[in-house]
Amino acid sequence: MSFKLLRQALNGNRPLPRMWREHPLKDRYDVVIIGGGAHGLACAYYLAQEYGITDVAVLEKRYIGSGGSGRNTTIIRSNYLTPEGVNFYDESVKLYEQLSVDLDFNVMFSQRGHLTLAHTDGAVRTMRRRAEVNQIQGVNSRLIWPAEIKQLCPPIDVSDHPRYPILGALYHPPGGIIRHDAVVWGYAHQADTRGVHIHQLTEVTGILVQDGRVTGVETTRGRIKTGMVLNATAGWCTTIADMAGVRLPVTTFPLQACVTEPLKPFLDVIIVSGSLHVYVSQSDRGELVMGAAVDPFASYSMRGSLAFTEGIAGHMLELFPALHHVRILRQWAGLCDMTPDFSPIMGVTPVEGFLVDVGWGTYGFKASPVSGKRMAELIATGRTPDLLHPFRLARFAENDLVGEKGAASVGH
Ligand code: PYC
Repeated sequence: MSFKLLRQALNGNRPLPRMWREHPLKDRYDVVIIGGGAHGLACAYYLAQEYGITDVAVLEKRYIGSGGSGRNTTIIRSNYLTPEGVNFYDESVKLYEQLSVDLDFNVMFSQRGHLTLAHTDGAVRTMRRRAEVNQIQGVNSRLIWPAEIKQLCPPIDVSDHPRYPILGALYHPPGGIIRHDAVVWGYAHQADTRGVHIHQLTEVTGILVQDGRVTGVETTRGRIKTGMVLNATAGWCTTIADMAGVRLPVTTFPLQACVTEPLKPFLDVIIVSGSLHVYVSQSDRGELVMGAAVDPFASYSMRGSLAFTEGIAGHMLELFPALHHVRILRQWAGLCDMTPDFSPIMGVTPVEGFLVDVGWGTYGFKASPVSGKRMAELIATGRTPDLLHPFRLARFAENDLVGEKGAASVGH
């Protein structure tokens, strides 16, 4: 990487080559991936890299990374509640650990430790259970008490002054933050290099199904014939699935986030409080990146609200009273496709050739590498990988849910 930088410096002001190219839209592809976020692009990359499948189109209605991939608060972790969830997200953390090398692009993964605070006896019990499930699956998490929390995070208030004093925390050392745009760009670049076509400003308007199997998609730029379509959208996963006649048990809610003005480095762990509805980390630029609960109504709105900023400011000050002078710089929202058990839906559907990688709720970005890799395996081999089996669409009809609400950082 440093050699590349040196070469660029010696090259003077000549522009860097483009990270991905534009191509004419072909009228046929082996695989069409709907959604140019980290999930869709990762799947395209692994299809090409691991299986040599390169006749792939990624269709994005706006620009790549403009949905959830560019709107999340970049937290990566695997401290979930169910063995299925822990194993799945653990593979994602491991893939993230080697992603800068795999993509030859610095994604700035900073494994600084993740603390989920408990403010009630019930929450302490849940953290204990998560710690034990994590440890049994080989994931590094443990329950810690206020003195150690203070050691790990000196500015936090562990006194009994707040309305909800801190009683303990689930400490997950491998948890970290990452440069989310870099993940999107890195996957896009490497997929493009291997021959994948990335089509931005290309919206899917219909899915063609004949005799129970997919035959193509209609887009704002014309029709594409294909026998394999992956719905890797967030926010619009139900509207896309409806086009194929597949109903998903998903409701979409906005989730807001914001950043403060930059501060000198003072917070080098990630702090989450599900009870106070706040999670916060400090970015490399010094900004505090913060989020709260999903908005209390289903909607496709991506606007910020004053109620959110007021709420998050109050909750942050309970944890970090010294921040009372800090100003919020900007706020935004993304869309979360919530399922009944707070786990995603991945795999086949009743329509042959129409696959889904959807229903990510508030967990999507952290799963991008593993879902991309395992969905690519399913597309290439026709077999559902063991890791994906628990998350199949059929689990709702079979009453075999994977309840992950207790692992949410975000209030609901
Ligand atoms: O699950 O860690 C999480 C998370 C943080 C923000 C949204 N989801």
